[in-house]
Order: sequence, then C-alpha cells, then structure tokens
Amino acid sequence: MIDREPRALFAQAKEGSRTALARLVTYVESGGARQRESVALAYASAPPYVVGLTGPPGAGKSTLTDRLITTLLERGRVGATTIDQLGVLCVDPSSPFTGGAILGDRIRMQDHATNAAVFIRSMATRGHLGGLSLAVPDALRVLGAVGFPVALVETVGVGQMEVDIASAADTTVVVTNPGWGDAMQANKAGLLEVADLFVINKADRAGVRETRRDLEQMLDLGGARAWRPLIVETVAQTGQGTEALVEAVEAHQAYLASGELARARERRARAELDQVLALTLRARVTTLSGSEAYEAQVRALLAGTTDPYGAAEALLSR
Ligand SMILES: Nc1nc2c(ncn2[C@@H]2O[C@H](COP(=O)(O)OP(=O)(O)O)[C@@H](O)[C@H]2O)c(=O)[nH]1
Ligand SMILES: [Mg+2]
Repeated sequence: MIDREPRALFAQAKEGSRTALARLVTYVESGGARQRESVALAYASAPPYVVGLTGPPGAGKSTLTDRLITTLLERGRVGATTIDQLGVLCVDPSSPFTGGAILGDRIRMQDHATNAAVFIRSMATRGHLGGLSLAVPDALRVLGAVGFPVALVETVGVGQMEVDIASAADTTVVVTNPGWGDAMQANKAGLLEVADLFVINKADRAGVRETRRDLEQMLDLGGARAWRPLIVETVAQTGQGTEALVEAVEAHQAYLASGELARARERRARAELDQVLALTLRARVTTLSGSEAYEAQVRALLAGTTDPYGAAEALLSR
C-alpha cells in the first residue's frame, strides 16, 4: 500500500519504493499543503550532486543522458561520490503536460526505465506558484533526501527558463553540435555564462574543429576566470566520448571541492529564497486586492483621505 502522507512516503521511498518517490515528486509539482510538507522534509537532508544538461532541441541531450546513465552506473562513482542509484529528471518548460519531446526522451531512455537503480521522471509545467523553476530544485532535494547521491537534469529548449533550470546544477553541461557557431552567437549571453562544460555532440559529423575553435574564442573573449569550461567531443549514438565527459565532470567537481561548491550553493539558496519571497508577496497582493479592507482603502483614496503609499502600508500592516 502506498501512503498519502509525505512522511510515510519518504520512508517508503528510502526503502526503494519508486511509486512513493514518484508521488512525492508529483506533490512538489502540484503545490498545496502536501507540497509544503514534502519540501520541508526534503530540505532536512543533503542535496544530491546535480549534473544539468541543456542545449537546443535535437542536440542529442537525451541520447547523451542515456549513455551517461550507463557509464555512471558502471563506474559506480563520480569523483569521491559513490553512485549506487541515479535520478534523472527530464524537464520541458514549454509543455503544460507530458508532451511529444519528453515522450521521445522516455523512449530513448526506456532501457533504463526498468532498471531498479534508475529513477527517470518527466516534469512539465503544472501552473502552480513558481512553476517548474521551483519544482525542479525541490524535486532534486526529494531525490537527495531519499538517498540518491547524484541526479541528472535534462531540459528541453534554450529559453531563459531552460537555462535557469539547467544552471541550477552543480555542473552544467551545454550540449552543442558541429556547425553551431552561429547559433552560439545568438545564445552567447545565456549559455556561455552558465556552462561549466561544453559538449560537441555528433562529433561524427563535419565541422567539429571549427566549432571547437569558435567555442575557445568565445571563452577567450570572456576573459580570465577561476574555472575555464572544458570542451568534450562525443558521439552519443555510439557512446564515444562518454568516459571523457564523466572525467570532465570529475575535473569540475574537483575544482568545486576547494570551496566553490559551498559558495555556489549559497548563491542558489539566496536566489531561491528571493524567488519564493517574491512569489509569496505577489500571492499576498492578489489576496489583499480582493479584500474588503482593500475596497475601504480605494474609497479613502478617492475621498482624498489617504495616498497610495499610506494605503499600501495600512494593508500590509494588517
Ligand atoms: N549523427 C549523430 N546523431 C546523433 C548523435 N547523438 C544523437 N543523435 C541523434 O540526434 C537526434 C536527437 O537526439 P536527442 O537525444 O533526442 O536530442 P535532444 O532533443 O537534445 O534530447 C536523434 O535522432 C539522435 O539519434 C550523434 O552523436 N551523432
Ligand atoms: Mg531530449
């Protein structure tokens, strides 16, 4: 019997119940009291190490994720982190329900779907407060709390939201293809900034050297920084380069271990708190503006007995 209460679900999920885990992820997606309770329980445990993959549709993210799952489980570790099970979130911000892109991803990862060591979950917008940009980090914390040491997040698309979600990872992998130089210019601001690693996937095609050169040039233009993103060539279809990608993840993880991981997580904690604060305040405004007290302030404004600032202060101090 699968429980409905978050606390019991966490206990079941820790014992290996994927149904219980799936229900917890549904709770954090859907909002409401169960979401609040699930999130509170999840944040009491350490987060997993998160590797995010982003890049344009068709770049090969899902195929590469599929390869990464195999390689990571075979190796059984990434850096100092032991991997006995792996959580994978496939995120599609543009889709209000489980749509075509994610269906394709699931088919590509189907071999792993029956593997007890792998939990694969699609997430799409459910329209609750904050939507996916909060639900994804919350779901990652749920994975951490039930014992997943490492999680992968694949986001579909290249909009700002996709970039935000993928870059909320400890290691962000931007997946490109040969000949992507021009598109890269267009996305420069968003993707260059968030990339810890670049993958030139479909390296079986022409133009790899030029793309690498373009990427190197853009990194040069970015000036000196503590971590210079590594560029890895892969052929996800055959698995070529997957080991090299895992080694690049390990190199970045080793760099983070010097204290940067804690600083990056602090930055993300602040950003998430800001986001929740803003959403909570906006929700409060919506509630207030439907209230009788609000109508009283409107009448006072029209009567000239208050001003908008005084009216707002009066409403907020209630
Ligand atoms: N030639 C070639 N095709 C690839 C490679 N990796 C993926 N593909 C193909 O590219 C298409 C899109 O891959 P998919 O993983 O769904 O891309 P996503 O949208 O980024 O998740 C599929 O038809 C894959 O078979 C590769 O390394 N070389
Ligand atoms: Mg995909």
